[in-house]
Amino acid sequence: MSDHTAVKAALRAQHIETPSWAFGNSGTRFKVFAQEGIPRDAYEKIDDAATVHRFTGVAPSVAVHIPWDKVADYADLARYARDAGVRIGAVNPNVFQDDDYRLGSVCNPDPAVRRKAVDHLLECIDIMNVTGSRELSVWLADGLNYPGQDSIADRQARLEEALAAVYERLGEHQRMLLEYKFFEPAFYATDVPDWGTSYAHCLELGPKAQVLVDTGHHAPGTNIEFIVAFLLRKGRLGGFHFNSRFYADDDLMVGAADPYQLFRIMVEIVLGGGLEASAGVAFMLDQCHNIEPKIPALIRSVLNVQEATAKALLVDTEALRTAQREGDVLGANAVLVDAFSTDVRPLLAQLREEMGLDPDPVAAYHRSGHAEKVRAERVGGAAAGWGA
Ligand code: PSV
Ligand code: MN
Ligand code: MN
Repeated sequence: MSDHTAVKAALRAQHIETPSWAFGNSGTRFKVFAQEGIPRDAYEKIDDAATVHRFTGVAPSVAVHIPWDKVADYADLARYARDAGVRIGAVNPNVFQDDDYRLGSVCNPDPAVRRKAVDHLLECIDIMNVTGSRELSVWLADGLNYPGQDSIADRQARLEEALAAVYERLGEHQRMLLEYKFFEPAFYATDVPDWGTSYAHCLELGPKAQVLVDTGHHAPGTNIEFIVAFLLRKGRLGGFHFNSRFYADDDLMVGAADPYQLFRIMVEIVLGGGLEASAGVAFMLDQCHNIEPKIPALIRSVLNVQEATAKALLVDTEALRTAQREGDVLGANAVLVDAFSTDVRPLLAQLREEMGLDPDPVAAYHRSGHAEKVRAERVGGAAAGWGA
């Protein structure tokens, strides 16, 4: 086993960002199941994110989605977050829920709609300036349902122009993360369908534009760790939206469907130096908890990322490199499998105790009475915005 002090230091330093929208009611297009004790506004979502951080110790920031988290005073929201023990992380513009966006946002054939979308993206940078957020997390629902509906090439040109206008406004310590998704809501063609398209746009924009990998946004069988290794090597891996998928964009808890895939991704991160602060990889969750209680699900998700990272940190890199050099295919593979098969829960429990936390955050949360308390206090929780 590698040096546990170094492993624990790396685990302490890895921060996992929760998404504000995961605390709200959500569902599918068939049904949103309302739960009790759901936050009624952005402030209460921050309270819930702070609760996840209190029990895990490694989730000190929360991403917001605008206008789902619209407030009158963002400086006040940022102050509130700080007082609660967290900070506001990525700002996610929403250019997909207005009627105007039927044919797309920044790729829309109508210049007025494109202008409106760009204005909203710029407004989100204004919000970042107030909250101190460093990431503008851009996902576009733009695309086509039918062949011939619009010019694919013209839409790329519009996209380029809009992204350039937004990029221009980024401050020195801000960056744009461009998320890709191969389908949905458009079913024939998506304007940023894959990492290659996102990467090409980022290259053209400049160093402050990086690719965001949402683990749920790939076709079945896609080798996500390859994408991660490639982008990291090129300095263009901006971060993750972690979640699990059985089919496509299921937004289930990260590590629930395929913990081995999550491990393989984290191995590439560890080997490629992606845990170093200088790499700037943002580990964010993008999940919806439609039928399960949300705070324990988010705690579980944070722990799942931590477990995968711990296993990746336990990979005997020397043995791996030796086996690779010697062409020892089975030996090299066994090094990875050994690390994956290690039970890291005792190590993580020890780390938590050293951090002054309960070694079992999920059990501690259930014992805390928090769920009962908010159930009594909050009546009429807000929808996440998504699937509502
Ligand atoms: C789109 O499917 C997406 O992954 C984007 O990140 C959105 O911001 C988020 O989901 C909304 O849930
Ligand atoms: Mn996402
Ligand atoms: Mn998604």
